[in-house]
Amino acid sequence: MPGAFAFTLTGRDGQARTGCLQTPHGLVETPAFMPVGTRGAVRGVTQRTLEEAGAAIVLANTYHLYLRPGDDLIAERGGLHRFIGWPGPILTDSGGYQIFSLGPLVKITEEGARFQSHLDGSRHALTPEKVVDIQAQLGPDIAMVLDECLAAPASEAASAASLDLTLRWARRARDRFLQLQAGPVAGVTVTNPGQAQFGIVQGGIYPHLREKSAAALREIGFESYAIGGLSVGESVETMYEVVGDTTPFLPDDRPRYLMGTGMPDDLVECVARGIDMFDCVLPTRNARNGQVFTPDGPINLRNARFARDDRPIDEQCPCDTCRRHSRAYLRHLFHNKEMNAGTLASVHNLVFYLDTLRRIRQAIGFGLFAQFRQDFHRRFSRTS
Ligand code: PRF
Ligand code: ZN
Repeated sequence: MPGAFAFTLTGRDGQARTGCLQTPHGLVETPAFMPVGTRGAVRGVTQRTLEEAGAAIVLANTYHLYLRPGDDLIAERGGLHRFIGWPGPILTDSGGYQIFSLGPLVKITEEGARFQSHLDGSRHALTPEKVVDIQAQLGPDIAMVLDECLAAPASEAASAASLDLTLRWARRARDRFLQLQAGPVAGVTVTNPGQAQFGIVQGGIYPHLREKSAAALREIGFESYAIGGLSVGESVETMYEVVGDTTPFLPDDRPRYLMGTGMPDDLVECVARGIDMFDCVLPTRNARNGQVFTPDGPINLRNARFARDDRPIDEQCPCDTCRRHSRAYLRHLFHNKEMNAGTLASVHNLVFYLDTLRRIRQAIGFGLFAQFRQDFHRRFSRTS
């Protein structure tokens, strides 16, 4: 199914852009936010609710699904879309980032990453080629290459060496991807022939390394490109700077994906620097701890001051949680550790993120993004 993947820019406002991403399982309007369903489920939120919340594309993780239930089992069931009951677009991260957070359980070599499972201690090796094979079997619409992501702060020398390894891995991953596209390979079932593969720009906080990374990946030639290695401990200001320094090196006519970021105001700032796709666990992870977002910033529903608060989380919010429930009720659910607490808060936060992106797209469409950006920051404060 070559040609199933395409990106059309539909509008521009400064560096910000709107676009339409075409995948084998449907369209995604950008800038887009992808809810994180690491194991094929967004915690506490059904696929139906995700759909109702307006999610167009979801993210899952290669590493987790490979360990359990296994990519063979998922391929036998027809691939990830059928297995998880999500007919729309899916992106899988490579697992690079997750493996590197295993710390002492992982050893990086030229060949790839050797590690012990966080589940049962069993030993595994993931190479760039193996990750492509696993993703061929899982069948997401977008597959990310295996990369190395260093924590901040990383020295220039360490960042340069890590980047070189990541680029050699990217070359191998692309070769394997093209080999699988060219014809059958024993032992690998391709469940989504229209799959696209994205390269990942690394290089730490060093602009010249980011430039080198982007140029080398473009030379290899991927369907598109992501920015990795950010939101890993550097300051927010540095993160914005690196994003702003990197997007000019990426092709204008392809979607740019910033991996694992961030707070709502980060999304606005990174759209302003030319980013088109985001994912982050923050709206769902924080929701389970009682933190929900409003246009004025986050609040924590466990707080005693909400015990008699009859207002919804946000008067203006169109979500089901805000249409039905008061802060007082939600606080009561959190206090009693009711399962619905995390679910209702997650639904609100996802709608808040997805609606923010929708309003961003609308503002760009009207040429009013600068105004939107200013109004957003005037109200939104990161600290509750
Ligand atoms: N690489 C991959 N996944 C990621 C990251 C990365 O650098 C990040 C960094 N914020 C989040 N998820 N493969
Ligand atoms: Zn709401």
